[in-house]
Amino acid sequence: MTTALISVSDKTGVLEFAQALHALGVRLLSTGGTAKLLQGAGLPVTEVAEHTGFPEMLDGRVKTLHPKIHGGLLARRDLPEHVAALLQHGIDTIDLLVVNLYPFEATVAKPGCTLADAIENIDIGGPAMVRSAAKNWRDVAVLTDASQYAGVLAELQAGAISLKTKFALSVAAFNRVSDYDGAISDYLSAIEFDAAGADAVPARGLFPAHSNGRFVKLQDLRYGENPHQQAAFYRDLYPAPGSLVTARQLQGKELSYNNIADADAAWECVKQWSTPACVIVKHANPCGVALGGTALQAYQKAFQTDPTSAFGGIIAFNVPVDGAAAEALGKQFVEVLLAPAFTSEALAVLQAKANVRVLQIALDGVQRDGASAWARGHNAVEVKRVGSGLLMQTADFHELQASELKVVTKKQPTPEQLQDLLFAWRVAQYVKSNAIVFCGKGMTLGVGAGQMSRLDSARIASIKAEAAGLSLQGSAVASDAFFPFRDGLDVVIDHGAACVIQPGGSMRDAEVIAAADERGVAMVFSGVRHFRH
Ligand code: 93A
Repeated sequence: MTTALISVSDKTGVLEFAQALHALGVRLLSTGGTAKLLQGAGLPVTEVAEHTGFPEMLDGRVKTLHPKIHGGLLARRDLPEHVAALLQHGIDTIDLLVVNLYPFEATVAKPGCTLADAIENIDIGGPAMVRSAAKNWRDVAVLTDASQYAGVLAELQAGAISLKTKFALSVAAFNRVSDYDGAISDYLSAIEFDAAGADAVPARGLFPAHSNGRFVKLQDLRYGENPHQQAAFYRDLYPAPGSLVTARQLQGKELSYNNIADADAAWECVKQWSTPACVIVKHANPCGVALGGTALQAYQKAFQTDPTSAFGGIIAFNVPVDGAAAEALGKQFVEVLLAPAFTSEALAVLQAKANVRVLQIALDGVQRDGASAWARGHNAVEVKRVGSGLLMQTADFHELQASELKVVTKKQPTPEQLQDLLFAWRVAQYVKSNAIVFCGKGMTLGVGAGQMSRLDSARIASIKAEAAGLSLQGSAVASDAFFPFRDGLDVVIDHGAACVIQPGGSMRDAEVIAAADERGVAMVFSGVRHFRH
């Protein structure tokens, strides 16, 4: 007769599953709390304590850690010596294990969780059984999540659980235990130990002494940045709301590595605004960003910045795309389109462009202006690989307030100029360094990106604006880091800039401020730098 051992903290769906097992003639073994639930529903259940002849003890810390349990899980049914040992010691085989673990992750996520709470929620016996069963996967099926109940039941009802399924269950079980141990290791490694001890809420640093990257594969990619590179796309075990990995692809070709990287850049940038905004990205840089009364207006303005680069661009909106916006977009070549929603008219228009990859991402309120809400939708920590090492940093989500600005010139910016300066500053954060961004009336006019000298970025931004037929007279300019000399500032003023925002902090600030005064422009210091590489 088949025997199942059921021991679960999260009891979702377990009663129905146990009832179905019972109906198939499966004998049920169970631990205290789970046994009570099943017995309460009238199921015949043998408690593990009765089965082993050994009581649960030490506040439940020792429940299933017994040779009668682990022998029954680990014995190979195909080895006569194993079968003989079971007989000799009066151990029954256990063929099905249903375990989910003490809720460690949920416990430490609660504010005010003490070290003692966390430690008490480290499951020992559960993972031990899961590992025993998963190691012996040919003979034992191991279920570690309620989502697996239905599939396994269907196979049992049809006769038996296939080897393929048992192997998949074993892999899932080891992954679960690895994630679980990773969460414990991350939590404990980040604690700055203090003699206040177990009953204190421990101080935890952002960067644990030992780091466990825990990711789940979303898909293999056809290739990486270039066709000779292999690639795959993973998501965080617990993704942030409103992040790219939560996207649903509504139509279009398969996403490529570069599509994903550029879509992320566009999405992270457009999320900054709560009024309708459009961001067009090419090669990881915004080549057009604009605000508008509607999605259509925002797009039309963003497109004007650099129609040449916008060809084959990745286009993101922070508001629903309607039929009018979709019609306008349809006139250009689009690689990827992202928005929190699409009207049915927009989807009908887009269907005619079957190749366009359309991604829908719920914003979940993360785009509201203001650092705390905005930060929720970001990666808390950014990671970059360097030769066999890893650089980690908190994400760059400083939200500059107008009150933090310091006017350093004789000329004060007008309220309208201040608006443009703050807009330009937000865009510059998403432009690769050295970044120089000309803006006016809520749109980018010229973007200079990724140059090794600030002077060249200033020149390129001006050239691009002129190539697009846009006037820079009276424009606002943002520079992601300070001007080391006055030359870069002179270039943007020569082309029409009337006001400038930059961090300040150069040893030649005095020279740069004097140049601004001499040429009659307003300049503000943000006091914050936004390098992006
Ligand atoms: O405290 S434990 O680490 N010691 C054990 O021997 C043990 N055996 C099962 N935790 C143990 N479990 C866990 O108890 C299971 O992983 C499951 O999460 C929980 C189910 O307990 P109950 O059936 O009493 O609600």
